[in-house]
Amino acid sequence: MGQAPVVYGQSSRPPRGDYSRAHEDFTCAQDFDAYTAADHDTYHRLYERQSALLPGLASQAFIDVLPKLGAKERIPRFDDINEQLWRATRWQIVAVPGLIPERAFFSLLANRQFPVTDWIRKPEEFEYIVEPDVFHDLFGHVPLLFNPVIADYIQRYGQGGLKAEDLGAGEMLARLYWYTIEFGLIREPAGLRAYGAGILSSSGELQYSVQSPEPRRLPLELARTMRTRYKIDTYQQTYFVIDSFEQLFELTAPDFTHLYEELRLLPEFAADSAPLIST
Ligand code: HBI
Ligand code: FE
Repeated sequence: MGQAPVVYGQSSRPPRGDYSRAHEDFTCAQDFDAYTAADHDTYHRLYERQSALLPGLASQAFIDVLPKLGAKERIPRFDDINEQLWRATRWQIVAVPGLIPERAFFSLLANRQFPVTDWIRKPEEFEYIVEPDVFHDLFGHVPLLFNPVIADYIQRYGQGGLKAEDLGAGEMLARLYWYTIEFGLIREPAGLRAYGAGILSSSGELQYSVQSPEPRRLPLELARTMRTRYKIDTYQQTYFVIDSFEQLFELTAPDFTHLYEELRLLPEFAADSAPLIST
């Protein structure tokens, strides 16, 4: 039973992954033998370059758990990572051929299974790729699954996503994911740091998000964050800042049904809109 490919946004190219090998739930086996020497070399070079950029810019909590990925000279076997991950936070990473439909994505997260695309970008795409590949997912997302608070937040996000889909509020919840797990900033004792996977796996956006005077940096606040649109193919124009991972977890404790009802009556914010002047 194969699956139809999944494409997001105005992607002009067909999706990269081979969805015919995906099961009902869109997971597949990591096709480890398909990796070429060039693939392993691309992963190694991306890992070396990105890990050298982390000090002073990436969350210390991320830097502390990054070594849990194991191998850096080649693409790791997901089974090897899972042995440690299961022991640490009862999460498992599962291979997928690429982006998967929202409901399938939320269901996996709700079951503490994180979908990891198993192909890697071509050498000529070293600088940038729109679709998440194995480097974005492994280097960007997997280390913080070893952090108990983030691990619980992402499961709760998945549970909330299934409810949001039923309430037609998927886009509002997707923004929360985008501005935290993908592009979130955190205030640590040593200063402002990045914890979002989209930033941590990007050579250019890591410094930009933490140090550039250009983007807006607002405190994470559900009513604002869930109404702020985002762009998928440029650096973010707005980042949302938290003071602790616990804050994320507590934020998503209540049921969002009434919040969605209120917010859908209010105007949205453009990705680069100014903060409201507090009256
Ligand atoms: N699929 N494999 C994969 N990885 C993602 O991060 C992902 C996805 N599908 C949908 C999605 N993210 C976002 O739209 C979520 O906000 C739902
Ligand atoms: Fe991602």
